Amino acid sequence: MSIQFEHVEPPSETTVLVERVARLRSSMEWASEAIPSGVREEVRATIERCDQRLAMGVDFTVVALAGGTGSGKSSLFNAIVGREFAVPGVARPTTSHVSAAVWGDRADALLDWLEVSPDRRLGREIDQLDSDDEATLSGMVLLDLPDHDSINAANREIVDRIVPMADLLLWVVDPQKYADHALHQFYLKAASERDRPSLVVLNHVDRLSTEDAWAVARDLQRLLAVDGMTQVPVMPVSARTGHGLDILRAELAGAVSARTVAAEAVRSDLVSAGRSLAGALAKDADPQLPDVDELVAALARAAGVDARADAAAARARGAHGELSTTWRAPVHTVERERLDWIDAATEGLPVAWRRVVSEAVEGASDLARRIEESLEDAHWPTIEPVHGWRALFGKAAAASSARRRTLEVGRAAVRREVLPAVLEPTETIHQAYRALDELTELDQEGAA
Ligand SMILES: Nc1nc2c(ncn2[C@@H]2O[C@H](COP(=O)(O)OP(=O)(O)OP(=O)(O)O)[C@@H](O)[C@H]2O)c(=O)[nH]1
Ligand SMILES: [Mg+2]
Repeated sequence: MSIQFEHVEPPSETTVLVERVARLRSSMEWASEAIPSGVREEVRATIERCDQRLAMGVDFTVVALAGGTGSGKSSLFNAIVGREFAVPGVARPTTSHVSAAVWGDRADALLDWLEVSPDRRLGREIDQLDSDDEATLSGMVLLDLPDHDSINAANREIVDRIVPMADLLLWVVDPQKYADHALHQFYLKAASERDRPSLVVLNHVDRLSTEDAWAVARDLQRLLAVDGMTQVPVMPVSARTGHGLDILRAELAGAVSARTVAAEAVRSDLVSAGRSLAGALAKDADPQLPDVDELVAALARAAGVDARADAAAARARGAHGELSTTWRAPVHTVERERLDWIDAATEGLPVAWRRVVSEAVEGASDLARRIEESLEDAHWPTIEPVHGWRALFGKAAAASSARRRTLEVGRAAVRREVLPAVLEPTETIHQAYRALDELTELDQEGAA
């Protein structure tokens, strides 16, 4: 007989990301109270965006053309597409609606999510991708955005909405405005801090001498380094003459064919959420579950189980009197045990987590009532006094057995309530803590 092993593919990067996002979503449901509200909103928005982006699949790569007014985004869009689709022009109107070109399969769901209106979508279906050059861009969704420095607030809103949704940002810079403060301060710096995959082109180079074009490109490169973008090369291009477009297309083809840009963009989104979260978590804390047996024993004792066990032992020895059948777990004692548990379970965590665990764990009066009811319903062992010759030798053994059996039944009854009311909620919060903590370490994982 031979044993056949089924071949299981290792989980893809996307599967790992999808699972991570799902874990984070439920963690935020449980633990959001422990996260300061500003960070909480940011983390929630990131989780939502990543979840939606992953649901669209990572086979498409969304490339957005971003930059100042007149830098040539629409012209470059047309030059890459090879058709006059986006409307360029110094003469107004400038771009105020997003245009999209899709290479390969239709990407309707993705374009709906990006809110690109149906009449602004240009499909480049595979059989229309005439040249090899075009086919290498299969899977690319190219977006022409309005200008980020628009006097029109609606345009800026569109840019600010789409930029975080794009997988790859293609920054288009104009030689006259390449040092623009807003571009660097609000966009390039942020993109760099968030590790957003980016490319930078210096457009309009046909208007410069080769020498000047290189001088500007070098200076722009220096400014990008100040923004933190040390790995991003500046590509000099001209949307008008087509200069440098072959190199740009090759860069885009490389990014698109790697099929990992979207996953990378999601990952970088999560990393930056992790950085914001770090302050709400304790460095290197590893919350541990306290000993549940100890808690059960203490609560059982508080409710009178040990007293009944002693009475049962006495009865086995021949003492008279009925064993009590009413149970009372004093709320203040239950509360003390409960607080000791919460303290131990949140040792080393920021104080807000203590509150979260405390809210998740059942309150003392409900817990006391549950314990009492469970003890009332328990099947207690029958204890009869030992008589006759056996009494001579067996009293001690019978008493200890009666004691042991009573404790077992009583503690099992208490445990039945403690598991769902105390232990499981604590475990859930610990898991939420760990999933969030994992996010803060995603950064190092990437560097490793
Ligand atoms: N000489 C030259 N002119 C260019 C180049 N690229 C664009 N232009 C011109 O610059 C002007 C603005 O170009 P657009 O493509 O509309 O610029 P845009 O970035 O889309 O502008 P907004 O939509 O307002 O943000 C147009 O007149 C283009 O013809 C280039 O590489 N060289
Ligand atoms: Mg435009």
